Amino acid sequence: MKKRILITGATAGFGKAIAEKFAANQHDLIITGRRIERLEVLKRKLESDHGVDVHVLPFDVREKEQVTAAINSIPPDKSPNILVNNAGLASGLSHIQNGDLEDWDKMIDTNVKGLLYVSRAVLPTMISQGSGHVINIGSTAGKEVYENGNVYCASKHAVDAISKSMRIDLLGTGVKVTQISPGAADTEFSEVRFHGDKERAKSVYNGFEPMSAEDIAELTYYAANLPPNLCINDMVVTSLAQANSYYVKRT
Ligand code: NDP
Ligand code: 8X3
Repeated sequence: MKKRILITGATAGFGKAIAEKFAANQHDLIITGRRIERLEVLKRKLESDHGVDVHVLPFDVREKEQVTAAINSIPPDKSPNILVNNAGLASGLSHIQNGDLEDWDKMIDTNVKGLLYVSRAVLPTMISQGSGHVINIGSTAGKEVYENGNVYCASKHAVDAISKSMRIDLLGTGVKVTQISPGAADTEFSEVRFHGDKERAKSVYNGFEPMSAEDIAELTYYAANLPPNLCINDMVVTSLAQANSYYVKRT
């Protein structure tokens, strides 16, 4: 069955790959993010390559009025069957006593409050339809904490808690809740974490093969296409070179 998928943060990395994967399988999309030009380019490409309908909805997930207005502007015939809460970031990597308060605000506002604002706006329609699927992108950082990861890890532990809570609160509504918790994957993530320092970002993946954005898209697509009575609650995924947040086998 053709579905409509709303993906937050579809301008890069996982979100863009998820958009490509669902479009290639003939599903319609609502793509969101702050970089409008990238969204427009992606819309044109996916519509012309796959003949699907792609609705562009730019907003900053941290701005609750923007989020609510954007979601409320979705025409009823385009309301999403699947929400992928993917927009997120790490900003900085330092001991807590040296942390930058702006970095902290960015991570908490985006990864926690943004996910909540979008979910709060989308869920009532899914519930009224008696079906839907929320897929939250957590992290291995939401399972264990690591040195210097403090606030990023806290924000992803919050995603873990929110995912579990959502599943309880939505019992009986027909809405599924899945969390996907990836380890290291090569996207713009590290470049954002290191405030644009490309060399430092590249060094994160020295000596091992991380996952790709396409790997996460594959898993998201799998989780979204199970029979109606089945729900993957949580999927912790790493490349073969990584065991958890601490252990990575480098050459
Ligand atoms: P990228 O930096 O490649 O992509 C992040 C996406 O999030 C972009 O599309 C960006 O869009 C969007 N975004 C960031 N801030 C906002 C905002 N305020 N409002 C709207 N959109 C926003 O990173 P990834 O693809 O790697 O990250 C996606 C998710 O996966 C994040 O939640 C991240 O924490 C998580 N993750 C990443 C891992 C990795 O190793 N890469 C591992 C585990 C989890 P724009 O800037 O255009 O707004
Ligand atoms: C991103 C993976 O290891 O940087 O969530 O926390 S890690």
